[in-house]
Amino acid sequence: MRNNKPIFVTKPSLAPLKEYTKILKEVWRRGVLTHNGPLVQSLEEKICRKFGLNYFVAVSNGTIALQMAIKALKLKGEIITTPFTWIATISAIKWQGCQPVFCDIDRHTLNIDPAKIESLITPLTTAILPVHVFGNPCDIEGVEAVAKKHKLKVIYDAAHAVGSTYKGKSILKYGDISAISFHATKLMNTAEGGGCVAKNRKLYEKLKCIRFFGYNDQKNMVEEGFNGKMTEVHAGLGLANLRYYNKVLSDRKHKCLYYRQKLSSLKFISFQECKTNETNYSYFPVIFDSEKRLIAVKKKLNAKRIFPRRYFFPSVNTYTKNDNYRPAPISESISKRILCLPLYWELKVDEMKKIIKLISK
Ligand code: T4K
Repeated sequence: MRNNKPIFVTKPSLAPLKEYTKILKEVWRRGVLTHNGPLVQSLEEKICRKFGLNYFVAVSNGTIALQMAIKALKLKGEIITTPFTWIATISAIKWQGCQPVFCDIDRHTLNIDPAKIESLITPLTTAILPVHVFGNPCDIEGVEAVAKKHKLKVIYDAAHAVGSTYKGKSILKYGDISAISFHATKLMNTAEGGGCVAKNRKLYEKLKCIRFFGYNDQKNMVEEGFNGKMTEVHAGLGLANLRYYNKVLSDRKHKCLYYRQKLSSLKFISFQECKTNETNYSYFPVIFDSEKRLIAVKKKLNAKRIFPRRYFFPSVNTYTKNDNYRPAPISESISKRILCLPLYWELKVDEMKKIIKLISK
């Protein structure tokens, strides 16, 4: 019997529909759909409790979370960031009227290389915006030492990193603000959604106002805001999914370790260097020795209806629309050779075996 079901790079992890519809019934009964409703507040509380946070504001998506972070910190001028990321990191910087300055990555961790930041600092630099790529914590100590020395703000793009830790605590506790994504493809999802974790109450209050057109709880206009609100329908899905978070995380870990064990003997493949107790295993990237080999493997997998993804390709510093092109040789080289393999709750061991076999041949 031929199984023709396509295998995509990921599939959302979803709580049983019954549990979600139960929550939706409450929404219908109340008639409150948005504007900081009870489910949004409950999701914020539960996220804080789960990850040991104090100041979390849920918003409509991860891109808005990044823009709100830049706005709340009143950043202007140049922001030093990584070229090995999703375009949203860069578009958020540009939409807030700032200029991204690309700092190359470490070839092992795939995160921004703190040793290369200092030479990029100019009188216009106001912040550093690293990404915890694929949930792998970046060198926070290194980044923060440079930031402290030059009095720069730090925003972490933690879109992939809900559940990752650094030195024993949630990764979201570092920096001035961490911006997270709850997109459908993320470990913890609300379909679309995200949030900002602030380091103090003042920033938290400011972010809440920015999310709601600039109004505070007394309906006084106190900030230049916009609409970053999360709806009750999305928060409800988040509450249902959050109950399964630990199960999803341990399943991912198990699958990543399995892939790694089975693929590690292949001479033409290497892996992102991660600390197993700190990453959240949200993606499984493999790095090939050449782009030619990556293309050949991808073609072979696609022919069997298996669709891994080239996250992140191309390196965003090479996009022609980004003015002031600055080379980032490591990011440009890795981008051409990296492929994220299918990884999600419903992925079966037999399907993984098939993927491993096709790559290994
Ligand atoms: N910073 C970083 C570092 C990011 O990676 C991202 C987003 C952001 C910031 C911004 O966060 P958000 O504003 O998005 O919250 C995805 C996501 O749209 C995006 O959230 C994510 N990063 C980026 C890395 O990937 P695509 O282009 O992969 O989506 P798509 O539609 O091709 O989906 C991939 C696979 O997932 C499909 O083949 C099938 C499956 N899928 C997808 C969706 C949306 C489903 O089964 N169901 C679904 O509903 O972008």
